Amino acid sequence: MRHGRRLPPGQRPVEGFPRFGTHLSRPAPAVPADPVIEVRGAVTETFELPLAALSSLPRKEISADFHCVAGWTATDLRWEGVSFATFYRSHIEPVLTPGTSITHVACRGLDGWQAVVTIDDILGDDVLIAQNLHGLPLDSDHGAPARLVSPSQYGYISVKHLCRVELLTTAPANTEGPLLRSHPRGRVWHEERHGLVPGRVVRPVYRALIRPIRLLSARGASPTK
Ligand SMILES: Nc1nc2c(c(=O)[nH]1)N[C@H]1C(S)=C(S)[C@@H](COP(=O)(O)O)O[C@H]1N2
Ligand SMILES: [Mo]
Repeated sequence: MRHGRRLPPGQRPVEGFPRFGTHLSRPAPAVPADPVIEVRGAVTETFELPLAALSSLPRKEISADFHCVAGWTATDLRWEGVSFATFYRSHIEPVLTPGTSITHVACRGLDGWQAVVTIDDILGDDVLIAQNLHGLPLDSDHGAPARLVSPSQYGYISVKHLCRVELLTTAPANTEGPLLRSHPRGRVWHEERHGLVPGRVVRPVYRALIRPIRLLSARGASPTK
């Protein structure tokens, strides 16, 4: 955090950048030798875009804080990669099924984690397909070989190990139960933590989850660190 800068409501700064996620203590998925992003849904044909193809697109760097919905914030992370909007305009828009209008994008990680993002949110200026963090290739704890990073939204949108992008023309049906239903937008400055309950009400419940999830996630962390 730059000195004096305020954090979004209900967030507290954390030391460093912990590994955190529903993977819990499971180790990160292996990085394929030739990683790809599968593009499917409302496109004329499903295809796999080699990650290497991103290197022909303009690079983008952002510095931002990273906010987990449970309430921790990792400050001043420097990500580098390709703007999601640039990737979308160059590789997806030209192959969309004619006459369709995209409303949401479902992003999936190699571990099965999935986030559904509205098209407006995912085309935001600060959304990246990140390949580097602080000048080094992403490690497996933080989403190798590439991850989505959307710093204006809670961390659950920032899918690690990104391997699939699905173009949707309607909002998908809810698969989460009412208890832990994530907010469909998750904007940090609006404190959109939960789909049904106001953000500040769920704060203490989510906060209680930080310690156990952190401990478990650290157990599955890369042994080289
Ligand atoms: N593939 C994958 N991406 C994921 C998760 C996950 O479990 N698997 N957890 C999400 C959550 S809840 C958070 S807060 C961030 C944590 O990112 P980090 O482990 O790099 O700190 O990743 C998000 N993206
Ligand atoms: Mo999170």
